[in-house]
Amino acid sequence: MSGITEVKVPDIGDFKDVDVIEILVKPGDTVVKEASLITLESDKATMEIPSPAAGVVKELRVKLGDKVAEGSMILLLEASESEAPAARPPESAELFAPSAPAPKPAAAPATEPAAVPILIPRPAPVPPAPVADVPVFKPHASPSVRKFARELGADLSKVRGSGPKGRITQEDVQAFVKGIITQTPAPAAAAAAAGGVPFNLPEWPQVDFAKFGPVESKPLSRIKKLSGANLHRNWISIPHVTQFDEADITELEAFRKESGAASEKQGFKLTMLAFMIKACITALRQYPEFNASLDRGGENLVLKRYFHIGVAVDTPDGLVVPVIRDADRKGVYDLARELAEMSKLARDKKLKPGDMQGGTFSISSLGGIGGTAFTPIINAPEVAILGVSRSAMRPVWVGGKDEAGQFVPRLMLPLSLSYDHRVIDGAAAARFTSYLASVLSDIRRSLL
Ligand code: CAO
Repeated sequence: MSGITEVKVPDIGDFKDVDVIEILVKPGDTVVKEASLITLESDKATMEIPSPAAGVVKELRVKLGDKVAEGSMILLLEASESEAPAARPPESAELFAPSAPAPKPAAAPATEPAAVPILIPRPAPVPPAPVADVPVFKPHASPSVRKFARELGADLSKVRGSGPKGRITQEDVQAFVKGIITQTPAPAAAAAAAGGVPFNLPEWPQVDFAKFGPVESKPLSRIKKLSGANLHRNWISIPHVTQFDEADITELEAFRKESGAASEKQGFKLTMLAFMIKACITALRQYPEFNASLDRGGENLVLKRYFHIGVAVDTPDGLVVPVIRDADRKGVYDLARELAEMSKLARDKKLKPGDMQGGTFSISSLGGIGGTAFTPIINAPEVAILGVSRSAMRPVWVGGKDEAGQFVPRLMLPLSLSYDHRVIDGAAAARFTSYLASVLSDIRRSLL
């Protein structure tokens, strides 16, 4: 007998407002009994909801991002002739609960249970952990990803998840397997592939913060999630070193102030950053390996004959890095105007993906905010990034090493250059920042 069945979220314990994070079928799809239909995610775990019967999906009643609870409608299913819908909903109470597993036969098979939603990271019924706040970690992956890993023989406990809440995605499994079989790993995976396993780190502490005091959960912005994943990849796969230096910008600041009136009239500020870009290009021409990228095999340096400078912009939703193209062909006023336009576009969320691509070197300036130094993370596939902190008047010894010298007040600008040590040696980095400081001290050098 065939007929339309309303497929609803089964008993998922006390959980309400659980996010729908994946929709695994679409109208017209033929599904077998127990095929996964959607994935739900609470703040503790993910689970897939299986089809109670074989049939054809007629209509979806949920969309990504919906919040559901027990009884919420998922879809309409036209059951196959041969198969009637399951007579009762799956027994799935406490599926999201981190402890107190529902009673199950003692010798449950190791394979995933059929016909019930599957709790992914739930601790197995093992003896109590020695520390109550650190439950046993299980790889956090959907059944389809587990199946994929099984087919490839990948040990999920060694795969690091890049998905929400550390969930392991199919791409993570692929990258893991690729890391093992590739003799010469790509630069981004080089560190991760060392020793054939990405990392041998202790499990991430899973703490129920609410046990210690009131908490509030705030979702990360889309920009934070995207930039966070990239920053993490860059941080773990590039051997960073940061070279600190300072530039005497006393004269440059006086020149900037003198020249600022013209730009103010046109509605933009002539900030120090525009001069920084100009000075960086002079230094990049002198030291071309800073305006370069490693090729995929990590064996050749690709030196770029163009100068597209990325500038980190702080927005309410997170950090973005628009790129000023062909900055070497632009004057300081043009750079200042473009900087102002770019940062406005960034803060108004109007940058296009192309505006953030193709950079050859980046500058991250916290000078307008404060601080004396920081260690910026390289924006891969670039090999260096300059951090700029707040300039300050300092006593500087001028006039030689003997008593003829004296302390004079000078405006000093702190520089923090992070570089990829696979490409750049420490001596080269020290030469780069010294040269950059000399250009900033006497901007006429950028004309030479
Ligand atoms: N030292 C002292 N003062 C500085 C300075 C410095 N190095 N750099 C800028 N300032 C001053 C400016 O002159 C300006 O002063 P007035 O208001 O008196 O004119 C003020 O600080 C604000 O400058 P600004 O931030 O508007 O302009 P900017 O050109 O220096 O920077 C931008 C533009 C978009 C880079 C900046 O606004 C920004 O978003 N910075 C944050 C970047 C960031 O988050 N980086 C961290 C990334 S982690 O790697």
